[in-house]
Amino acid sequence: MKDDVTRDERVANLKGMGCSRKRVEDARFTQGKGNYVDDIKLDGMLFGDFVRSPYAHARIKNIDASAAMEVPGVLAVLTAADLEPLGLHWMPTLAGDKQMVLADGKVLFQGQEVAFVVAEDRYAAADGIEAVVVEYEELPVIVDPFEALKTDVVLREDTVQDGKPVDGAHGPRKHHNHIFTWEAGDKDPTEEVIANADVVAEETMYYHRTHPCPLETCGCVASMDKVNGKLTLWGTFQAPHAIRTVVSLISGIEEHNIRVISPDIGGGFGNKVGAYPGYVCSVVASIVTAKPVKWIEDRMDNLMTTAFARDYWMKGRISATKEGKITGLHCHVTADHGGFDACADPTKFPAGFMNICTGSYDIPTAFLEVDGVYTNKAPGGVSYRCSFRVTEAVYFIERMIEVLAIELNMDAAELRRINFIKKEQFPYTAALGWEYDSGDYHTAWDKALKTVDYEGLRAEQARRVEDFKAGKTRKLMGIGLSFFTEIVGAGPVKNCDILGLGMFDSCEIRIHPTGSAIARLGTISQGQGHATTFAQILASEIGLPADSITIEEGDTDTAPYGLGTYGSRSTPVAGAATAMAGRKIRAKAQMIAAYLLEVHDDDVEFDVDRFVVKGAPEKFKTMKDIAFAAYNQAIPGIEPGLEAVSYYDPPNMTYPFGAYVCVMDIDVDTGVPDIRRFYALDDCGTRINPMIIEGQVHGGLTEALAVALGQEIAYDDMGNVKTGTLMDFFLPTAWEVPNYETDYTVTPSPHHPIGAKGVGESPHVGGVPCFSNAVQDAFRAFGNRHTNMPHDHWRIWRTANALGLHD
Ligand code: MCN
Ligand code: CUM
Repeated sequence: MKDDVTRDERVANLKGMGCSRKRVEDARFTQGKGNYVDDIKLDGMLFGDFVRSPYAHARIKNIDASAAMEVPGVLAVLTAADLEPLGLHWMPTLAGDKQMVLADGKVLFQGQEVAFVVAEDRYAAADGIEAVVVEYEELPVIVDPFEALKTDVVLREDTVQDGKPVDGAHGPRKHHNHIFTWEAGDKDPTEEVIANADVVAEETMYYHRTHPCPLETCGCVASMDKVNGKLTLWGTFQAPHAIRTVVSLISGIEEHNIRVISPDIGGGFGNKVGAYPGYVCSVVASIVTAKPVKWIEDRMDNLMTTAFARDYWMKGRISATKEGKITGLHCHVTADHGGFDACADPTKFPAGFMNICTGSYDIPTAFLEVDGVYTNKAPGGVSYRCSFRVTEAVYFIERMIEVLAIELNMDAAELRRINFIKKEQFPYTAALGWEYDSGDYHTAWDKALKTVDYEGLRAEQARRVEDFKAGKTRKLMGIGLSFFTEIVGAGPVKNCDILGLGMFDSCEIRIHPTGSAIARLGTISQGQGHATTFAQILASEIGLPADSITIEEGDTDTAPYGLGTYGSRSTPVAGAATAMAGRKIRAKAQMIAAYLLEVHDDDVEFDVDRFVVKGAPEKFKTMKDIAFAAYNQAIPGIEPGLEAVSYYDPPNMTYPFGAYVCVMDIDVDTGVPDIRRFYALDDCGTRINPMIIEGQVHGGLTEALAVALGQEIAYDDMGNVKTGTLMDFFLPTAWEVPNYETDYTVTPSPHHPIGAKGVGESPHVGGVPCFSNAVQDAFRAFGNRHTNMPHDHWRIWRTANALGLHD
């Protein structure tokens, strides 16, 4: 670089923090150079696929694979009986439960894996599947979690001993189909406050079952090299290191002999955190056949069997003074986990971070109870931009606030404002236990309401109601509000682990002699743009251009151990590790610079891309000079090379927040909502790449629209999945998606080295209640209090009908 460039130009040249640097990965993705699991093709590779149960609950009387073995190209058919001698017919789940790998005596949900057919190609495997004859004996199907807790029907034989329920992973069971009870807060004081309150609002709401439906389904390629004793496993893993440890623990293969690689991933959204039977079967099949084995789900497999989201029945009571000051909150959840408890939560949190359900409000007394229940549905529950159930928690409180506003006959924006935790109260300890690190809710709320001209909108809405009543229009106007507080960045090792693995994260940096670098992290991008943003953090920390820094993730042979990408934890945890490792590099660079400049270490200071002698800015060494010196000078007392590694255990979570407003016009006769405006203000602390943040917000809002307005995994009474294809499962397209207005405030996290908080899940967490509140608000003037999502056209029409608006 020329010396005559200005300081501003030097800053710009780094493309560091705060720069809307274009995504470096997109050159590959947009030109067909992505490398996804299904792109992996190995010599002699076989294909495995599942025989799946058509029944939701049935005993398996017999499996006859003889005809399948006659199908040309079919090499093997694995059943539970084959896996049992290896102890692999069941596998541990991330929630402390266990799950059948292949049906062991019975099936518990439609689509459950019954047998694994291994063939020379995908088509032969499909023919083989058709030829496997399974004899089922149908059993009574339980799809309703409330019924599950009453029935004599035992879904899981392992929950009962001598006719009594045995303890589960999280304590005693109340019933044989009950998984756990989880409580937070103070029961009796909450009851007392509610009993003595001026006003109490009660509501029951169902957050329906849905599915993240990533563009790329789940899959893997397992390759066992028997000569070297090495197993390589490529897969769509959001947590490759954890998968390696789990594979080692359950297979007995030593961990150094297992290499897990997450190549490019076409969207994860939590769908790819857990371990699936397909992984285990592919590994076993590769060991048995001594050939690489690929398994890739089709769309129906993905929608019907892998990690779903929500299915929470939430019953709430919220109390307040006449003036609207909230005094207490009670929440009871009946959580439908399906046939196995396969939630991907930190061990101590069987209902995730549902205990953030006091939201952004200063609620002095609260109590939460969650009952987890088995039913005949697919397992999962923690996915889809959920931040470990913060989506459920925020939906709950943001609906309760609206219902309380109705009860108080008060404006819902004002009700929020008078209950927000105040700026000076941070760090704030909530009644349900969390310590919120920072926030400035009033500033964000005022900015949002002012930008959308909230008062003007309410006046317009009132006129519209009059016009409707006068027969001048058939359209109602809904103003959806939501204010959310997220909790992301799991997390402190002291209270967050998955399968005993503490949830720290890591970064390892190597600076090359010419002043370029590679940094490897324990996380793995699935579309979030880590290769772009983590290089920006480093650029600002170490003064080398982001364009000269390669970011690599997802290969356990090269990356430092980390817990992966979910729960919007990459920036809060691995991003912090990156900054800390960068600072170690800078500390060594300072010593090298001082030596080169022939001054004491304390007499040089860092300035953008160089160390300068204090008071003599013309005397400096650039980071590029220093990198070279690290490899070519013998410096007394300093080792050659310039590398650093950081394993970062965050002291707390980070607490991003946001203020959203949606304006919607609803045609009462067709039930069609037209989104006129959507405004989203996000505060994720220090912003690394504003363009990427905006992209995250657009994506999360679109998924929020999907969930709130139509998407669901619906079952009939027989446990048949009614929405198992994209013909029935709503995926929004450009047609349904409005123009989003994004905005921000910046309240840095006080404990994060660069003040950044996560953002990936925020727009979904805040977006769902905002869309839902808009629909419900449109009908408030006509007596609507609460209706359940998804608000598809038919359900909106029915709401209008029930309120007599078609009369
Ligand atoms: N970022 C930033 N400044 C901040 C915070 C974040 O520039 N203050 C940038 C980050 O550097 C990163 C992106 O925004 O490039 C998201 O960061 P973060 O909030 O830390 O979330 P993660 O990287 O951990 O991603 C996980 C999160 C989750 S849990 C789901 S679910 C989800 C989401 O990301 N899945 C996604 N967004 C997704 N986006 C895509 N394209 N694909 C998915 O599967
Ligand atoms: Cu909850 S979905 Mo994300 O944590 O991968």
